[in-house]
Amino acid sequence: MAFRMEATMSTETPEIGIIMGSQSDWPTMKHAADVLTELGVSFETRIVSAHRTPDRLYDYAKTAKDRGLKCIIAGAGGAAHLPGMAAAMTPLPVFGVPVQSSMLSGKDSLLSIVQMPGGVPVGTLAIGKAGAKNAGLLAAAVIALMDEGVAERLDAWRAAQTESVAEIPVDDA
Ligand code: RP5
Repeated sequence: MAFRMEATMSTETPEIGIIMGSQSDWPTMKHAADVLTELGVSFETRIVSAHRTPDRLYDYAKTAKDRGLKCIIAGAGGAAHLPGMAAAMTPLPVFGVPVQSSMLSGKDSLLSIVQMPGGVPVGTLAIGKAGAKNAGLLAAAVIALMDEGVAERLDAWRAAQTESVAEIPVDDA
């Protein structure tokens, strides 16, 4: 897509926290970061594993709201407990991204994230790149409710996307 928006990443307290269970999740989660950069929404990125760094997860989720974060995007694969555990410990909206696992192609991640018990919601996205991108767009839509500049840029992003769709398919597009 040709449309690019200059990022404004200099705010001290970011609005969005992007967390992931492992460095290996970053190629997927980067798509959430990329769309937030395009829309000029501030964010931070952290590796926070529910299983390997449970104390880090506790500290992150418990302090997220007081630090000024507005929403959390959490990506994990396999036994993907990170989004649900984060949601259990913060009142902020949590969007979960199932990372495509090597053994079960991400169906394990999806089912781990989506089947939350009633009362502890995680907004679960699609497996992989599309899910991460859409998590970024949803987080931006939350911020857009409070920030007219982000709302205008999100409208422009969506209009540019619509504009970019050709009516007639061609060979070698
Ligand atoms: C999960 O285990 C992570 O979210 C990652 O998707 C998966 C594999 O992690 P690594 O073994 O690649 O670190 O906790």
